[in-house]
Amino acid sequence: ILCHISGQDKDWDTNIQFLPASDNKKLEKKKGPGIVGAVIGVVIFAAVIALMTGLLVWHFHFRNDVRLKRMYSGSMRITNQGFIDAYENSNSSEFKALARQVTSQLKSIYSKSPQLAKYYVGSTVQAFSEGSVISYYLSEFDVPQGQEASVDSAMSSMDKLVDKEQRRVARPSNSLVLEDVRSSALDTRLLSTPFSRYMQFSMHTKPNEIGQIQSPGFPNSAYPPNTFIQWQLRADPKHIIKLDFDTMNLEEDCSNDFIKIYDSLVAIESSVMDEMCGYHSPSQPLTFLSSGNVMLVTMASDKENDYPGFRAKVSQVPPVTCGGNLMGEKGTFTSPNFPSYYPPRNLCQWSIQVPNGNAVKLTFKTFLLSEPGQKDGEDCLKDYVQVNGKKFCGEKPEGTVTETSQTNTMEVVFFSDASYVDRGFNASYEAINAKDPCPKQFQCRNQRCIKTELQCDGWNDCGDMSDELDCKCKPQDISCKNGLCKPMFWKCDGVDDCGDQTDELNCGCKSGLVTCKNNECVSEKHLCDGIDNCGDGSDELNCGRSTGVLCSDLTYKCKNNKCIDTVNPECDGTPDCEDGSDEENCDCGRSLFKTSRIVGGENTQDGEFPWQVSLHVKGAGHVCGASIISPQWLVTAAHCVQDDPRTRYSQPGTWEAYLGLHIQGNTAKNVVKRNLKQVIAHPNYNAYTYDNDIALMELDSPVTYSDYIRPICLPSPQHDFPAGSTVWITGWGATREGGFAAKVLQKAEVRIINYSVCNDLMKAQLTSRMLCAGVLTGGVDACQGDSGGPLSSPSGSRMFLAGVVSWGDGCARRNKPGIYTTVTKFRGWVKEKTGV
Ligand code: 4AZ
Repeated sequence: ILCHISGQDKDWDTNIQFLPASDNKKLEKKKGPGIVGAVIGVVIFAAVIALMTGLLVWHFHFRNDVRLKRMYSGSMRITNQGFIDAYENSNSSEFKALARQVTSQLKSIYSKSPQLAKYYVGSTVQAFSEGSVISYYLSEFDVPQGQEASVDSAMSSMDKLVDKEQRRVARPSNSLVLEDVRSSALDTRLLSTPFSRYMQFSMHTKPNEIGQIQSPGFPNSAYPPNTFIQWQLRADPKHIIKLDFDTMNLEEDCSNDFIKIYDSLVAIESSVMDEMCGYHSPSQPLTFLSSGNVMLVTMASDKENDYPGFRAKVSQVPPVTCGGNLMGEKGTFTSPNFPSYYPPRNLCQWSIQVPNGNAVKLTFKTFLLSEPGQKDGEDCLKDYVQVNGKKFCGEKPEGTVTETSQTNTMEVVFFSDASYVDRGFNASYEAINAKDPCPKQFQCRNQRCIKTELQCDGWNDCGDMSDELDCKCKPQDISCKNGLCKPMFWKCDGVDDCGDQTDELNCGCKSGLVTCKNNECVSEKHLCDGIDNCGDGSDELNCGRSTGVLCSDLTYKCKNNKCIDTVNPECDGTPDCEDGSDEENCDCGRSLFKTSRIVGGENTQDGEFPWQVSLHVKGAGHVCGASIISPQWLVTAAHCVQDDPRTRYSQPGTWEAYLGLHIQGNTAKNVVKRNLKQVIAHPNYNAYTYDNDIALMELDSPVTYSDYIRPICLPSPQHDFPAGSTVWITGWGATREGGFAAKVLQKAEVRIINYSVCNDLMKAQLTSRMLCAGVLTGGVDACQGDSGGPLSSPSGSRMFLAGVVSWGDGCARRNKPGIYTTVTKFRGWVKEKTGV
């Protein structure tokens, strides 16, 4: 039913008939005057070519009838008919008879609209369902290019056309009485993708029985490419459909493969409940409820991919009931089907009443009412919650929506419209003393109550910052210019914690003086004067001298053993060394994607960190991360390869390395699995202090680089990763302390933290071979399972391996950054062992 652009091809064929080859042959066969014949031949040939060119120009520039097929899906209620079982079977004569009536009436409706009549091709009825009878159909139009919008707009006012048609006096007496007309253009992806296969399944659920639908091949093989499938689901009248996914694992990009769920029997976009792709963790419930007794699930796939697909249980349940009277001191209530998706077209109303003399305080723990086309918190014209007449919608962080009533009653309304559903809310109410809503606590502007000691402590505990405004800072705190107070140990850590840089001012030396790397202060006049005034040479760096510089810990040593004063000259695209050696071996640190700057852990794109490796213990799955540094060598953490009584982690035979991996368990075609030949832990690794936490792994055979498998750049021993600079952590480790490992490779943006600030925070447990990175406010960090993986530092257009994930005090805690092995300290050792 869904196919590609039409019309154009036929016209093209007619023009091609002018191709002149056969004419030439006829001319040759005639015995005639040699040269004259040839000249005539050439002239005719030229004329034909000119004619053809003219026709082509005319065709593409002046003919305006390149037509596009446009499909609309629709549904309407036929109120003067009753549903009979035979309507469920599209082969029955009853179905066919009613379908004929529907299509003829549609034709008559479209004929009343000048925009539609011209281009209308035909309609097919897809299904009928109860109530009186609802008809679902597809209508096809052949629309000249550029006219799509006018046809779309005419279709969007179809309901008015129908009304007009219904009011006609001379209506045939046996015509259908129609109402509730809905129609919309089909998802454009369905028309632009040339599917090679279409499949359709129908299921009518039975009471107390659970059916099942799944993608073809599940669970034994990947779902087929270039396929469009739809499942039409029905329940008995006065029941709704419950669709419960136990597996959902599709390609990540919804523009390629996707599942859509409709509250209808045809794909009407105004009835779409949700669109899904990628992976959904089975630990979170994923169930959908319809509003009536029908539901449609569609799935589209494009080119070959190696993803398992989905499986879902289908059952019929009574319609949801919600709302009611809530009494007492406190209680909780949720949106229907919470924590899974609420049904569309739903309205619930709760009346809360607490004992006389009190007020009601309502707090939403979870609040998820997002919907495409509705900005968070604005207008709330689609799905919303209404409390005391005030509407809320969108997605709100935990506990940030709170409302308090003036009296001892409160009215709460929940409304979901016809399209897009979400997980809804979980709310609790309590009786409070209206005069003192936060007894012995601080009341935030958003009406939350927090412990008094959390006020002015530098942390945004209220969620709206109101606990950190108008503060008198304690002597041990930094007083930011903007009125905020921040803990003193955030001073001079390289991060703008105040938001106005106050905490990063006066960190070095007085004005007129510059701060050396060793924190000494020297006069600005001494910069680049050829004398080492700092004592560590840092006043003589970046002076543009490419020869004759005395070598120090801070200068870059070229291959010819001469030193240059440029900071981080490797692979920056400019040869700084006389011998150009700083630009050698630079096929590293680049990926298909530019990494976007978003704070907080989130899914990577496939191929965004192509040096990331997943180290599996054979038969046990992912254990640690690693980084590719050459076709045959990986860098990981020494603590990942220490034997314990059960597993010989130090042995190459224990491990298998997955390169080019994006989703655990999804060995797509970009993934390369390798056994190991060698594991070399650093000889000075200390299992108590985690000092020298670095190891090398040699693959049993080299890999070929691809878009998904590439090395990261190794920094020179002098490479500078300054405090405050942005770096990226990546891995499949736990997404919260003590939590589960991630399925999709995660990334998070963190910053390098000043060494002495960090050493204080970590109770002086750092050695000079460790560096700190994180977000001191907490919430972003590496965690268990990320160990051994890269700390990737952007420099120019490349990423350098700044660190190896090593250890930390828990994960993502306040003031507890992640600790990483400093790779620059091991550059010589890596070279010695691997030659890289
Ligand atoms: C671990 O157990 C681990 N927060 C890795 C990194 C961190 C903590 C623990 C840093 O592998």
